[in-house]
Amino acid sequence: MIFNYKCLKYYLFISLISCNLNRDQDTIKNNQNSIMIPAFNQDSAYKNISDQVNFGPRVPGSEEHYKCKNYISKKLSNYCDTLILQDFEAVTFDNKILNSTNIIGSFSPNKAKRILLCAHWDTRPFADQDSINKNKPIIGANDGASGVGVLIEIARQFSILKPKIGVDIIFFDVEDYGQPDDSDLPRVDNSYCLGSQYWSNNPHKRNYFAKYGILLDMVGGEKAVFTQELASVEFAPKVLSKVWLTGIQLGFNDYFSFEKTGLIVDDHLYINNLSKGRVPTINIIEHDKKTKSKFYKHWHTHNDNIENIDRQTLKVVGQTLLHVIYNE
Ligand code: AHN
Ligand code: ZN
Repeated sequence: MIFNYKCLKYYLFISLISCNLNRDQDTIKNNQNSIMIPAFNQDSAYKNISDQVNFGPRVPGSEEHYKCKNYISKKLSNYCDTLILQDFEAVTFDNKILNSTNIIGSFSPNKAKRILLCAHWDTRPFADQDSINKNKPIIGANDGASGVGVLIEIARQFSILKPKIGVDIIFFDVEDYGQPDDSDLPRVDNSYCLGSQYWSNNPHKRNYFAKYGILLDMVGGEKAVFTQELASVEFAPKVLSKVWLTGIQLGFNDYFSFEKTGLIVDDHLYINNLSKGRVPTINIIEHDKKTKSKFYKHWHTHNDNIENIDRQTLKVVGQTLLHVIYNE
């Protein structure tokens, strides 16, 4: 690469940091190699979030959901090598049949060594954790748009500087149509995460395999703390350590906590269970010890809006992921 001032502006030259990052992994290689790692742009990620929020709630089956699908597909296709729209019919706990789509962008699709990055793109049709307007859909700035916003910015960085490994970015649909706790209908198991369940049973490529997967869920809250969630610990302990240590090396100690916390039913659980070890996947999800649910304080309420999205949290998650990926 020709090194000019413009390049300097856009990349962090991190030979020093990468030595530190990889000290206990591969000292010799990293003493010789100096790698370029792009600087994650939190303003760009934030804009990706506000664009989604501006469509309104993205409830599966709605016009807003359809428009947002086109928006995300267009953005991702600008950056990736191949885009697959995986359409399927989801049957919800209240017996609706919804036309749904997992959006899949691949970088270097033919490389065998690859990783999976994912988030859900739909938003919840109710605000069952709110005290008012419980039956109205939430705007889902954090719960829905944040993970997508960070990953679209990461995709943009990949289009400028290709990582060595292959990457698949999957935006799962119908994650958040799960049965509310106070629902009068008979209990339905596995009512959340319908898109990731579909994909895990029907991967976009036969015998799909990835070294590991990283799920982002609610990664935009101010001063978010990411703890080590049980399914991530059980299924993908090495991945979890690598990501957390990378975050700490970058100085994000306030965000990455080594505290172990309870199992969360989320897309990573289905990827881990149904892919039978083909894609050991962790979940980066805010844990708030002050709330009853232990989720983000505005979780499934109408306050999950753009005002409560914090650019620094987006930076922490995005920069950590870029460091992990470009070190592969
Ligand atoms: C449940 O509420 C069962 N799991 C959390 C998964 C989730 C919902 N993530 C975002 N919204
Ligand atoms: Zn949710």
